[in-house]
Amino acid sequence: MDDGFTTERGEGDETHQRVPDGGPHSSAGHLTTNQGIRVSDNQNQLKAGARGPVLLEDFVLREKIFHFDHERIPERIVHARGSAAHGYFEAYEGAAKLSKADLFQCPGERTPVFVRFSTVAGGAGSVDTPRDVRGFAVKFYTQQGNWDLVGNNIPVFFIQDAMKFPDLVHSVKMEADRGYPQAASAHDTFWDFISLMPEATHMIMWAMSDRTIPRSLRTMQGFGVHTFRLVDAKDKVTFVKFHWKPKQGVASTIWDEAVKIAGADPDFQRRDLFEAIQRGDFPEWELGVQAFDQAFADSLPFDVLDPTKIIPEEVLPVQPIGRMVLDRYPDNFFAETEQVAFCPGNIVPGVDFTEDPLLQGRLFSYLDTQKSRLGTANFHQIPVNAPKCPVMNFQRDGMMQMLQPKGRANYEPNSLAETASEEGGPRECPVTGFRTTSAGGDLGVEKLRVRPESFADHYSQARLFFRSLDPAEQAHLASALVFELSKVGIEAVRTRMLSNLVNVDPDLAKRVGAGLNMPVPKASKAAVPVQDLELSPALRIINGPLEPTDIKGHVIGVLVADGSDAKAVDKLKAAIKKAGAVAKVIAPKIGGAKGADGTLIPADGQLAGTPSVTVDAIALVLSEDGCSALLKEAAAVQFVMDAFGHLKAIGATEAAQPLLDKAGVEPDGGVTDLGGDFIAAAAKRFWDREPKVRVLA
Ligand code: HDE
Repeated sequence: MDDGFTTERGEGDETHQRVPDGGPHSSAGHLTTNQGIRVSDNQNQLKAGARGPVLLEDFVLREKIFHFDHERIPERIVHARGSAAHGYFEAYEGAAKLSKADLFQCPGERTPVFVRFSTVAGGAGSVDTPRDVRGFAVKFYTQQGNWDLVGNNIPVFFIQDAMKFPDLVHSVKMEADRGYPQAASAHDTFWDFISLMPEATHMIMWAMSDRTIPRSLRTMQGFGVHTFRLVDAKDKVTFVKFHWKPKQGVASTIWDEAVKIAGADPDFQRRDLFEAIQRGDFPEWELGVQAFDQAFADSLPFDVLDPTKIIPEEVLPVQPIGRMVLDRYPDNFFAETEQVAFCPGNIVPGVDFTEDPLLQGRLFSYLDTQKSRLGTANFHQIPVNAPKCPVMNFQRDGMMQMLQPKGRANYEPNSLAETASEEGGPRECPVTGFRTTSAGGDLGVEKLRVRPESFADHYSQARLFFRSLDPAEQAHLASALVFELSKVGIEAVRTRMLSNLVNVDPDLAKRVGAGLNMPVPKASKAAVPVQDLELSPALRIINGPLEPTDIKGHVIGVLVADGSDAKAVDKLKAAIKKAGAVAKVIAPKIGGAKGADGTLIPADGQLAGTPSVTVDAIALVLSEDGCSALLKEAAAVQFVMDAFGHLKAIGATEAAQPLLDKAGVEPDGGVTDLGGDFIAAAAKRFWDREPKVRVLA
């Protein structure tokens, strides 16, 4: 039926939506706000009349300008100016001999890559051709997760230790006071720093060579710089230095040319990369390694962990292990080139770090950078950063979370999969999971993920704690376990806890088991035998060395009503104050009570709003009339009942006895008249009363 409406159906959407036909432009789709509301006019703000003021309700304008205002993210502190491309990597025969990494296993199989080339010193809008080191960062989206080989076009670096990196970068960036020069090392602070850093001398040779004025991004060599480890299927370790050799050859400009290009076409190299890919002239590099062992390393006159050194190819040839082709320019510069987050810490099984102190510092640094640039710990979910293999873990939430995991299992270990209706989530795998190797080197110690044997006793001190407690505290602890485990719907969890408790104290397990009405299972397997350690009374609260012994600092609730003896109230308040405690007069009405002699007894709290749980002990200063009035007041009965149930001291006038009776107060050492005994009693709780008022486990 042609009624001027089209019918659209969204994916998985069972309802038909009838929407007005978009007319001549409908093939391009409708312009909408970010909330999906179609926009009727993208040219004019909403105004009160044709020449009137703009209206606040113009949500279309507000959203559009708001979003625009926030389009920029912090640029990279180094390597801000960059150009990137997608492509693929193919391993050669033989690569698998060196590394078990999945991407090296099947020669010819393509692993997607994203490569970003960059200058170091200049800002994001600086020119392409300054004299500068170039970044050469490759992200391999392998079946085993992302591997980032974040290198440069020069095989050495300025400094030997990450500690000096901020100083190096500060010195080369535009000078702090004057804000220039942009993208140039030819200035005081850089050369001042360098002149004080002899370790930078080798790199300076490279930096002043034609290497730092490459003709094109396509004609640059790339280097991993640090020594890395490769690990084969039998966990044999080989040290390697990575090399990218351009099939296009290595070519540079001459300085005068570079300077002129900067003026003529500031985007010369970005354009060159774009145009080459657009015309199908896909740039290609061969990945090679210089592979060696510790014995070879020991034979060199320098340390292979020192990133200011190369191993000349003449000494150790580069062995090709694969090739990389860049065949697709990003669709969107910001989404991909700007948001790509490289991290040298991203490695896969089959590749590992060395102890190069510069590399180790980098492993720490890049995550911080990504969080501050991309604003959220979920930056890995941005498409250009997301691995192309499954990602499963218990990391959750955070700003801009795009995933909606189902179920309760957001922690591990869990046994939820053992229940019929739940999923337990992913699990670690000691066989296929990434394992750090320190083999092949001379570190002298192993890098391990282990818990030492000396940490294996999990029960002896739990037993010590439980057994050191006062019996009242033990009962509380057992009852707390009964309460908590009674809320646990999964029976297997209750049983497992009981079997753990047997290791702590079989009697405790029995008491908790009785409280749950469940049989006590056998003790769970303890890693080492549980020991009976000497008890420590210092661990007690009740009857322990730190239990308060006087009334100081306590708040005493003094309950009054019409007819109370105002003088008796004053006397009690004075005694409480003298003892160092605080008296809080509580009356049925906040305006106070009328004393027997007609004077007003001012109140600090109203009865219903000041229950006895808010004070440490209570005193009932009541007349017969006042008491009988309160007998009809649930808040008053509860006031007394709770104080008794919470094992607090209760001082009372004789006339208050009916209220004590109604609240079920039984005589004990904590129930006194209002004399000196009360002040002494108000210092503590009466634990021996507890069995009278509640059943504990
Ligand atoms: Fe980097 N480096 N770097 N770097 N680096 C960054 O991370 C850092 C170093 C390299 O195209 C930052 O995401 C420290 C050596 C490249 O996005 C930051 C140290 C090498 C790129 C960072 C080094 C590199 C970066 C800034 C000394 C060659 C651009 C933005 C311990 C092997 C990646 C970012 C891209 C980027 C820190 C030294 C290469 C700040 C602390 C050596 C190619 O995290």
